[in-house]
Amino acid sequence: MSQHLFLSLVIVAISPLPGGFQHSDVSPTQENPADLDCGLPEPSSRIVGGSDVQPGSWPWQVSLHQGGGHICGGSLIAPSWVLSAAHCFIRNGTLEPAAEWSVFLGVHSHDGPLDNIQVHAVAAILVPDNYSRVELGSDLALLRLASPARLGPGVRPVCLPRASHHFAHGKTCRATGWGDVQEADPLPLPWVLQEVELRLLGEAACQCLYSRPGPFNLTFQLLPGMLCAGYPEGRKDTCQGDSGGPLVCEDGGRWFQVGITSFGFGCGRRNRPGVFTAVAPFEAWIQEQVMGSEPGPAFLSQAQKSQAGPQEPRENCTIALPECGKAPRPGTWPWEAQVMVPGSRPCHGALVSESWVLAPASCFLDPPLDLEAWRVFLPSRPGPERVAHFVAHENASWDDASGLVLLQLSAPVNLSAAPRAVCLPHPDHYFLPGSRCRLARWGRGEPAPAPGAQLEAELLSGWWCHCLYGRRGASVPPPGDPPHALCPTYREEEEAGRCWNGSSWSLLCREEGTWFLAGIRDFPSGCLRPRAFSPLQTHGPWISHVTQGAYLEDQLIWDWGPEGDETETQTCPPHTEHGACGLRPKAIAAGVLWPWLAEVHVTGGRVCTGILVAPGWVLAATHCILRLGATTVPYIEVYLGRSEASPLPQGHQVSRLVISIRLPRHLGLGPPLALLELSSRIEPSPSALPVCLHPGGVPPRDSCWVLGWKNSQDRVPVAATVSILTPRLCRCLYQGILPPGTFCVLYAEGQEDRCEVTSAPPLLCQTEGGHWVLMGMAVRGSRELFTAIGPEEAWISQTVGEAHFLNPGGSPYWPPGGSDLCPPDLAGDSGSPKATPLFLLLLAVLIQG
Ligand code: 4AZ
Repeated sequence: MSQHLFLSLVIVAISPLPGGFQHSDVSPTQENPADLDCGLPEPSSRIVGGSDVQPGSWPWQVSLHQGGGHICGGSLIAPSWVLSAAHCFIRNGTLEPAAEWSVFLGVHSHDGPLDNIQVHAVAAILVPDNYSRVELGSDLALLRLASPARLGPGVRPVCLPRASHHFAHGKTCRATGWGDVQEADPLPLPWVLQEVELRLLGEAACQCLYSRPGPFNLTFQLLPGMLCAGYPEGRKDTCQGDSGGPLVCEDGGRWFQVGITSFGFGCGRRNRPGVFTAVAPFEAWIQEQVMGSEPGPAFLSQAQKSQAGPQEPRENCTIALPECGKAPRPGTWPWEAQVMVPGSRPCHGALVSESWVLAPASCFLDPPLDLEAWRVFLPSRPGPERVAHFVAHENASWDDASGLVLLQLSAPVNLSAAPRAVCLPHPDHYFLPGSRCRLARWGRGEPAPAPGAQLEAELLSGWWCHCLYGRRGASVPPPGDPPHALCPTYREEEEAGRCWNGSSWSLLCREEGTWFLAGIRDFPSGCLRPRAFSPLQTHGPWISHVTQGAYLEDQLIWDWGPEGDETETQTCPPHTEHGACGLRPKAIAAGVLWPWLAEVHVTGGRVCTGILVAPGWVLAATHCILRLGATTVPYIEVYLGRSEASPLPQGHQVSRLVISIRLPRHLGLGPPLALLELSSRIEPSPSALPVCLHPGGVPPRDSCWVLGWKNSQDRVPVAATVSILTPRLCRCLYQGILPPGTFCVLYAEGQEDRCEVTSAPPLLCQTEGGHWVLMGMAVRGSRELFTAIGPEEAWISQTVGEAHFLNPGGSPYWPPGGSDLCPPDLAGDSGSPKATPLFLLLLAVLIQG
């Protein structure tokens, strides 16, 4: 952290000077308590959203060092006493040794005048007995210096308020420190002390803000002895490294320390003001600790003119709403910025603050030389803006399509209804599955191909998005971890099926009416669906570091649903070389339970079961599709995306025409399987995803299902549990009638009538990896016999190109099952065996054996 560097630089800077900055050995000041002049800064004269202080303006500010670096702030309250926060000195429940700490006085910056700097050892650290954790209050500490400070210009004590001293809410006070300038963004060199104006918030107003669920759904109970300062809208605050430092308010011409920087939820966040230890209530404790010390701290009485409590205006509970991301009409984005660079097409970016526009680096082919000629067009502005600075993401090379750049406008613009900044997500933002999103132009994006409604999209769950694109067995990032990709799925699948080649888009997602720039996709995406967007939240810290004022907003909706409760790590089933297949999580938003199950509507009203085996291909049983004696090729339509209970909203269903029927040549006249070529591809989504294909050999032992419809009228999908019989048992049962490449199944008790057979239902198994594989399609008129797809692998792979045949796992052969003789009573001489209870029992025993 920068604090560490801070000390090193201070030491480097002061070491050549003759001996003046060693632990001070000067004798105590001659001033007596009555003379101790407090709270008066030199006449000459971070904190989030603050500014550099003038040297000498806050002469009581101290920097507390441990292990060679700045850790916390503090304030000089008497020549031998420094006030700070307890939490700075307690690690794992124990107070750290005083000898490890040094107190730096009179520091302004690394560059500042050094002649006032004093470094003192610490003789004792005192913390209230009842201090345990910051959130429980009493977060204060007193440090007794080993030698008293020499008071003079740049080193003076602050005044302390009496217990009765009242500071009116709404009063503007100052906090000072060398802490981070944003969350996780250290104060840059040369570490000039920062100050920020903060307003005192009354207890009711602060509690009202902290009672609203905020980041991670957290709320907080303000306790006696705490006070809040800041603003409902955030943006100005103390931050890490400021702790222990003073919050001072002026009263009667002197500065009183009203608070000690203690904690907060993040820094500068909306509705999360900084929490301070109130100093006045601890008068007695402080007096007790410093008793006998001469001179002691100056507790001064409240100046007469100060308002008393009852005259204060009543505070109302003002919750701040986001200042970013409001769009009156989706599609007309008030943050849309068009960057015009001479000699090239306009580049679309987004306004992220008063002064900064975010855009893809790919718009700007070369490092810019002449920013003078650049112009930025923003909505509702009378003319174009000029560009003052160009900052590229550290990782962006000039041809790196995912790179970002920030353009600083030469003058800030007033933010109102338009232009307005878009909200940016914090790194831990979790866009809920099902969030409503839209695409917006980004980079050299083409205009939308049709009316705005087509750009409406819904976010897929992390599981789907990650597993569709993720690697084999990859683990899915839990909610709150930055996702690798965001995948929106389109509701108007049909029209949007047209390709937007050469387009690049950003993904805007809405939470409670506020739009976030959630992701960017900066390369031609062709027709691939779902489009995966690179999440912007990983770039939030960089954007906020450069702009010092971009609108990073907390998540506004906190229902993490079942996915959020999932504690075990989720992993993706293995992929084939063509991507994901056979994914079917337990619960999905869209409600499509069997995303590969297709309805194949054939001329004449017949409906057959089909299975999506690749984005452009459906497999079906030939006998269902082509009726004997038919002389014309039928007109066939395929529908996918039906849910189990009821048809989904229109948007989730997709349909395609069949443009050709392919049959394997080698099987002569009656091939059992047919491949249907679709008029256009159906890209993977939770409502339409190809199944994996079984390459032959031993099928998975358990979890096999015949998947069909309860009846062929309403076509509600149903599944019947079955076991696949060994070839030997199958031959015994179906002696004489078993076509080659056929296998047979045994239904679990009571399951055999679940699906009707005229639609030729498929047989699927779930593998140990969790994904679903197609084993075969029903033989005409049979419930128990299925044509295996394994033997057709070569034909299917050649025809389809992207068929998801799994690698043969385990043994390609059934284990030898004893003798070749059939068990007694099973070697029927007729066709279908009788399923008597005795027969089923015997089979069950044989299968398990
Ligand atoms: C800290 O970690 C800290 N925004 C101090 C103050 C605040 C947050 C964190 C208040 O020292």
